[in-house]
Amino acid sequence: MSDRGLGLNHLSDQLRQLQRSLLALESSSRTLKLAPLSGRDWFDLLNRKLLPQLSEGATLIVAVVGGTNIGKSVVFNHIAGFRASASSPLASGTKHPVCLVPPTFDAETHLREMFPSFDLQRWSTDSDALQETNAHLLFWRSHDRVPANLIVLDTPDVDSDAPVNWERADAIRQSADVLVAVLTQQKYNDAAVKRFFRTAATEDKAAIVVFNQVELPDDESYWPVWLGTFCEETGLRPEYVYLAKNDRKSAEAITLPFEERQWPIASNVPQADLPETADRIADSVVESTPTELSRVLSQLRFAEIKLRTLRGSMMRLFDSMDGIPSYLREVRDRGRRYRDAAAVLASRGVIKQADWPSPPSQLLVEEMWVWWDRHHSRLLHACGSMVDGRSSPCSRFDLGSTSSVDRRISTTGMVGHRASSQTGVRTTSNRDDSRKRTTHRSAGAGFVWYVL
Ligand SMILES: Nc1nc2c(ncn2[C@@H]2O[C@H](COP(=O)(O)OP(=O)(O)OP(=O)(O)O)[C@@H](O)[C@H]2O)c(=O)[nH]1
Ligand SMILES: [Mg+2]
Repeated sequence: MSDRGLGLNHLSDQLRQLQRSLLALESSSRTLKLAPLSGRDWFDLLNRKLLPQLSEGATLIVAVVGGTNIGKSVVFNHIAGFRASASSPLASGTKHPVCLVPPTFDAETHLREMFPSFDLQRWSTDSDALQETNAHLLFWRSHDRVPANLIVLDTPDVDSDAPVNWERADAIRQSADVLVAVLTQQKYNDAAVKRFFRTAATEDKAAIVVFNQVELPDDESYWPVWLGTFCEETGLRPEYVYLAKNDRKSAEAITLPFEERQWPIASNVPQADLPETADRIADSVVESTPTELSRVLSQLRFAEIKLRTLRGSMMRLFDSMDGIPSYLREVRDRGRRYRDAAAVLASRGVIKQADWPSPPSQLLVEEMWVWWDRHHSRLLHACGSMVDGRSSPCSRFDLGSTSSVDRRISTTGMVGHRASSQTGVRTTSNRDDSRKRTTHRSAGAGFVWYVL
């Protein structure tokens, strides 16, 4: 194995360890109720891009992506050379990715590793991907027109009112190396479309732009402005740019011509300057004969692009604002907030306890007498034994009535007594004092038992 291969394997081991640690952290910090790791772009890149593809000789993944109903399936079919994915005049027709692999490709094994969030299905017709199901399906078939070490996919849209489509398109984008970005005059400035490609740019995906449904020669002056805006706002830098003219018949017959254009032709082409720039734009025509997209794909610099997109995903993983460091900050900050909140609650609890009003003394005294009624005979027996050593002392005590707080202790014995907070706790063996004490037993906060 080459040095590069060894390096990638070592990196792969470390990333696997990192993944385990992150999952352990997520599990142990579950009470913090943070958003799950799965669904965060950097974590999905770790699972869907880095771990499956960090091995030497990995396959280049090309995905046709873009807004709804702009001709993605048509472009995909032109790459395939046959109607592999149904095109339809209705928006968000393609619901699941369709994947073409080279004949020698061990699809069952590799596709499962490459697209872990999809349920693999063997392709049977071009309409497979139109079916509406909650399951994330990926239809695949081999095709001899697909170059070795490359797979190509059609994807659902990134902007229709079916969020499940975006979810599937996002998952394919994360795994992909090369995006065939299909744009039109209507969609190049759409917010959702730009958001999708902005993320792709942060992941350093290689891009081939196909400007579809262009009116030639009229739009020759305008497409650079549209594309300039798109690139400026997304950060994407296309490797190649092709124009496909607006021709529905050819689109359906898979005979659309794709004309290559040089890009960039000018960093900024102000709208007002368009007539003057027409000559320069004419210079941007690279080839007068249409290009075969599948040939373009076969000429891509596979190893270079693969390394570039793996590095792009690594950068996303360790991005201080939106990668692992930001997740760790989130855990730490939420943990601190929980800890501070717990401290505040605990201190309020203490204050609350301290503020509790004293229970009415009468209640306490009543309680005391209830207790006394239950236990007095046993206690008096014990007490009598202590006083004169007799085994049956009960006859020596006259407790009077025990049903009222005003009951009096008429003889020496045990009495529950509430001591006045003003007078403090006093003890005495004097019978008269014990009477006196029973008169202020409801006045204070403390409570003591006397043995008189
Ligand atoms: N007039 C014209 N129609 C086109 C062209 N390209 C595609 N179409 C038509 O536009 C419609 C949509 O094309 P699709 O390829 O299904 O578009 P899509 O982007 O895959 O659409 P979704 O999968 O629904 O997001 C189809 O009826 C195509 O025939 C073109 O260049 N010119
Ligand atoms: Mg489609």
